[in-house]
Amino acid sequence: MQVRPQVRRMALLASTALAFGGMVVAAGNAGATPVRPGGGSGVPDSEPVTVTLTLTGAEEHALDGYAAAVSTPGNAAYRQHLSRTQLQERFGAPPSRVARVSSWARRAGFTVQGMDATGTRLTVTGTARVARAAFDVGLTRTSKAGVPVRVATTNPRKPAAIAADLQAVTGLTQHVAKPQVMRQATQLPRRSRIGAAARDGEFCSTFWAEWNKGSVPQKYPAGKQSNPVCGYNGPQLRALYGLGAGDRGAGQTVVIVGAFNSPTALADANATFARNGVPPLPASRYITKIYQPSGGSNGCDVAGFNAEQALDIQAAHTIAPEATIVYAAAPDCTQLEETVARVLADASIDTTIISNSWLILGPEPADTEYLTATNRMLARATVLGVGTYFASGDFGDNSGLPGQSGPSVSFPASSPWTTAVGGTSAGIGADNQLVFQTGWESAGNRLAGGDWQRLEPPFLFGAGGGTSQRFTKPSWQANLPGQKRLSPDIAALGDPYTGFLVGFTVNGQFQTTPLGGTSLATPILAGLVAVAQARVGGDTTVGLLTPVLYSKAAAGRSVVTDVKHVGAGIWTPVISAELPRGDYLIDIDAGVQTLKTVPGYDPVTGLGVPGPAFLTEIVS
Ligand SMILES: [Ca+2]
Repeated sequence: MQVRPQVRRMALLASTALAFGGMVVAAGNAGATPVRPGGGSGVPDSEPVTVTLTLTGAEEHALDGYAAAVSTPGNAAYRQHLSRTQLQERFGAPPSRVARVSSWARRAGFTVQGMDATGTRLTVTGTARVARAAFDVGLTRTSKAGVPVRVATTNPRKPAAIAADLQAVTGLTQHVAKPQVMRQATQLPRRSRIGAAARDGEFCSTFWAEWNKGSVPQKYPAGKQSNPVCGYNGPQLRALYGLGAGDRGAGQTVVIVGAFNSPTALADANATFARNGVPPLPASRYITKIYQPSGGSNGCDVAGFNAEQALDIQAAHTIAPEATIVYAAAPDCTQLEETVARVLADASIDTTIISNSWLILGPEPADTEYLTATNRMLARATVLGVGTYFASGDFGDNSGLPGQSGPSVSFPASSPWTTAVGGTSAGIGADNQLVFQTGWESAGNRLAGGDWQRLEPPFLFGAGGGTSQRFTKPSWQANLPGQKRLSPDIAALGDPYTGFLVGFTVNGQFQTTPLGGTSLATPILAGLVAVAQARVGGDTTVGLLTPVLYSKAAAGRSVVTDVKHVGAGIWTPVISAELPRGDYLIDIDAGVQTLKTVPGYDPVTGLGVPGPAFLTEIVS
């Protein structure tokens, strides 16, 4: 009975977070908190439960090897991606296995809904009572990131007769996905005067250092301190990635997986494009896929997902304006990986690129069933020639998140079968030239006693990265230290203070505002891959990008440009919801956590940003 007030409070914080930026997001999203500690299970016997049984494929033992082979330049099987039918024949579960598991599921009291088109994921439905008995598991109700979720108290026990048939049992425990969109902490009109001195100029800069409040101490050399960027427009963003007039992604499809569906998404996008120097997105090239209708917010951050949808569509279209955009909407924030699976099985979409600006907040989940099921799915995507791109996170090394004491990386970006996208800050000058580019790891200062004093804690927000605790290092990271998977792999623009101007509707009111986060970096990269694939045309698809990136970077090709530390700062009058209005300075790439931007691979930007030869090398 205490569920509702807590959910409401957390939802409120979550939407405040969107309005006021990083620190509040972190404060508003606690880890798992029992809603009814010591109380009943909170999951009635009659509660409907949908379980996904990930079955063992006919040649499951060869799946990882084949996925690596088709992705690795020089391998005889390079780019020998399989069709869905071929995937099903080779790596799908054999009919006898499907029949055995289906028969067991029916005897256990489940209804068998069917097998997906990859031949691996068998969906069954039943009640909590049936699920508890079938898998000898307790089910309890908990709150994660403010969302009430069902959690299995132990790993589900697989009955001996079918244990070898099952890779993973998922759906008993629900995991909450968070959009990684970030907004500046203040929303002043662009033309606001911000100081008595004429030299202080206007609140925000339409290009880097157009305005720089001169009456506050200058911590950085001339040209390296600026007022916040008003939000880069289309030509500025395209210039940052060296796109030419002909780089438009024609004939390609970028699939964006999010949650919920804003009915104004297309109109909002076109209203923004009209003022942002970007050609319109015709309705014929914007497709929404809703595999399951939404049953309501369920405590999820709907406003955040709606902003995410706007950001993803508008960033991907700006980079690849002639590509088709497919927005696949999960019904709530606990079914995004299921929606990726639906996309992979959907023959009506020409899926080669899936952009995922979401993650499971905090460290990689301990739920090995969930990790295995998602990882097996992403390996199958790789075999299909589908490149998946995941945001690395917006909370740096995660150590500042409530309940966390040490650094961690986030999932699914930490899967070896995806490309993890980190974030940068970038100054773009008056002529669209690059003034600087560095890693996005921001710290805050307050003006006190005539000088800048670091806030405590100093960390504001920044790209996620570091060492996986769950996954060993894929072969393409062999030259990097350690034995575990490192995240991210590559980076693109992420800092909301040097963010991208995005328009969306909130409570019936259209607004434009600069947005960032690795949520921005991810659709930028997805759009660039679409442009690259369009350059060569035909059926060439990149698939899993990472082996290509690491091998070409090692060979000295300019497929990536290394990102190094650059000192630069941004003045702002508001830095969080908790602190009064005043004079604040954001140190870009402050490195106040464990993540530092250094020469060579680093855990903020990975190998770096797409380089001069990115568009040609990844498809050559
Ligand atoms: Ca670097």
